Amino acid sequence: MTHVSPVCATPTEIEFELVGNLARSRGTTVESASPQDLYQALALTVRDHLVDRYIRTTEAHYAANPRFVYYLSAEYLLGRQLGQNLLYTGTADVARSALEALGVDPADVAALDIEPGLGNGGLGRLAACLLDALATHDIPAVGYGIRYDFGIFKQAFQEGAQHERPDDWAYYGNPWEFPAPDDQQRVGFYGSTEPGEGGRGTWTPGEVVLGEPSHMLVPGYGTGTVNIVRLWRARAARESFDLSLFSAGQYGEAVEAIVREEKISKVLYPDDSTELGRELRLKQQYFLVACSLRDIIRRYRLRNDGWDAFADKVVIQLNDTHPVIAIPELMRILVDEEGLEWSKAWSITQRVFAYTCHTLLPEALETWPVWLLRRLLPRHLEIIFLINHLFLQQVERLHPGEPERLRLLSIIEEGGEQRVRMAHLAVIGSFAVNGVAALHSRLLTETTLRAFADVLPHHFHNVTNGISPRRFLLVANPGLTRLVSQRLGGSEWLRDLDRLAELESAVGDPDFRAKWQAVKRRNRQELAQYALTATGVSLDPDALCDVMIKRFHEYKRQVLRVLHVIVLYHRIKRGDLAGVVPRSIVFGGKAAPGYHAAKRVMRLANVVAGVVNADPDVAPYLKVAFLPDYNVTRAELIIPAADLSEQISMAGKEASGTSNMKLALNGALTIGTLDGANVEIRDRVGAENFFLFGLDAADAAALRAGPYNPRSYYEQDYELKAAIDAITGGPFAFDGGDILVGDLLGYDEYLTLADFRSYTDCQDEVARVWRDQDEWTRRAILNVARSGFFSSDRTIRDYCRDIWRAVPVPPKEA
Ligand code: 26Q
Repeated sequence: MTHVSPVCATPTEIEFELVGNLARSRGTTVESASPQDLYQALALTVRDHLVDRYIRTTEAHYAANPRFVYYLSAEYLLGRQLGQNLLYTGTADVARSALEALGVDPADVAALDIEPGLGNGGLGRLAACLLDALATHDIPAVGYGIRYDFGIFKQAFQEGAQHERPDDWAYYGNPWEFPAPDDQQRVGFYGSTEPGEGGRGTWTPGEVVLGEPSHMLVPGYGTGTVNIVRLWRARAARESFDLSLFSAGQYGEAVEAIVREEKISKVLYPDDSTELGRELRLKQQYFLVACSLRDIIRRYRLRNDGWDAFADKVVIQLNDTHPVIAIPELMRILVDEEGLEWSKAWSITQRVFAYTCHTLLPEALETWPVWLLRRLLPRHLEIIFLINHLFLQQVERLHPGEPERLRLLSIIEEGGEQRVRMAHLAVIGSFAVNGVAALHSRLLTETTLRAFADVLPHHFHNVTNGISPRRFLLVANPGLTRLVSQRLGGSEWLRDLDRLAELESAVGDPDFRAKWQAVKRRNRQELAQYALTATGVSLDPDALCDVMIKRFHEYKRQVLRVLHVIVLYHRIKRGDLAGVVPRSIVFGGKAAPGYHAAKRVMRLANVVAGVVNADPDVAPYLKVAFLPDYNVTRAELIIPAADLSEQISMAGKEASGTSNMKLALNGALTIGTLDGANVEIRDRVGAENFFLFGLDAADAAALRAGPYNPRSYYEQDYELKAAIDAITGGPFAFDGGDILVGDLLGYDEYLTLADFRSYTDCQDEVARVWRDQDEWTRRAILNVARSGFFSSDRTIRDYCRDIWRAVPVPPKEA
């Protein structure tokens, strides 16, 4: 790996380039430039510093003709680009000086940077962290995705309830994007098929839409590699312009087809299990897949002939089931269009795809009605049926006379409406399947995908998720980054996070601990300042900053967090202060718009925040800030300030979690269950530095399986009873509160009441340790020192070694 020294410009040079870009791309001067002009021109200036590297990267790739990793994902949460790219090109300081020399406040320009919110949550941010690590380690890779015009909705609260607004993130243009209209692809939908010989068929689509790509640069840190993420946008094909209608003056009717076709990339679907089965969503998935596969084949053909080398030069990672229609699409291309034998095509296909599963919840496994596929993608459905038939035949030969086994394995779900199980198609059509944390991968083979683990045992892997230390330390937490760099000597550790282990020797150093505490306090101050302007809540920068940031979902149990806040409130009100330390409770997260149960919890959190924050009796001890519109930008502000990381899902439900890693690496201690990657965090940081509570996955499953009576916990625990009663009749009553309480006392699907006492007692232990600031800081430092494993660089190493067989191709130095 080459280490590129990033400093490559002086303030005067940057100033010169900036003024030039203002003139050439915005047609204006410094004196008359608007803030938007300045932002766009600065972005172009920084971008120019990456383009040389990008060109050298493509040259190195062309020369080496290496194996490429193609990451297919319906979602990317890349975060803001300006700060990152300034740091990766080493132009941050010079750009600041240049702006100041021009009389411009750098903060005003930075505030205009866009966040492409092209994802929902963990899965989308993981894709961005993996791309960052791929580039940082010089792995030839391209990310493929959809360029939604509207990203994840913007969240606001009205009387505590979530309101959604559209996110037109590129309204003023996206300066980080390079359009490539010459690489357009044609994508068919609907239509009819005709059978041919040997499994072949001919598909005549009834509608053709164009996919137009643009790409954003994905720079590596400390290396010359710049990869790309290629995003597709739908454009109506010329033939969609209905000339007869047009000449008849029926302009409205004439453009209807265009509007319908361009709708495909209009909006990101917010994750919502109740809204599945929507045709447009399936169209998006196929659109992404058809465009990307065509592009992958085009790229392959630049340096290779025939199909024999395809599976050596190409590996395609499927980010969950969303792009799994790629499997029958590649079969269709190889068999129908390229004329390969079915068995040859199948062998190529199975060697090309690998699939990452991100869930354990059976209800979250994607299925599509057979009738819908038949209508939208008739040829793909035929291919899926044939894949299924041949696979089940093979199983039948190995395990004759076991119809139940066949039923469990089949791609087609029978009984009622026939549906296609995309996860089954993914497992059958790929050479590797991985879960995203050790526990998750084990449970996948024991429960959710058990039937497949029996017949394809060598398919299954674990690749524990990781996060980009560049994004979540260097960009988000400059204070801590500086402190660590001082101690370790230089910033090389940002590419080799195991080196954080060297911090262990610093825990005993009072001077280092004091500096650590000062960094944390400064970060809490900055968060407090933001919280005040965003919500009017004033947080005490010396209070324990207690953070829960993630999508609102019942299994994640934000309601457990709120119940404990009510307990604290009650204790403070009655003067029972023995276990109370001043705390700032911080929430961030969105709920899918149609997910009413999650929205009730959100409402409750806001109601509790309102009462608590208005009560002068509790003000010295407790504040609750629910920061609206949680996104990557907000994460970068909240995470560095956090002291306590809430990872309290019902054990066995969270596949991995990644905020747990981000928070641990920023020096927060975790309070958590043995779920997802919490297990591995605890193994590494040491049980004594982790606040563990609650049922484990086996206990939880056993309790769920037997008769479970949540009401008995309520009746036997006066603090729990008081907290719940305060929602039905007391100060925290709200419209919907009765339903929420009814759910808890009636079913309590996620065992919140069963874990309540253990959680509350564990929080008392948190408070006890917090009182000893030296001890707390010691534990925080150890958490960071021992969390190097959770770098996405390690994740990429695991993928490269166990799944991708990909090796670095560093570009030549400039
Ligand atoms: C599916 C169909 C229709 C519309 C939307 C969706 C959809 C969209 C997004 C379904 C799921 C998602 C996102 C899932 C997700 O973010 N999962 C999380 O992935 C993280 C990265 O592996 C894990 O850390 C989390 O545990 C997991 O919940």
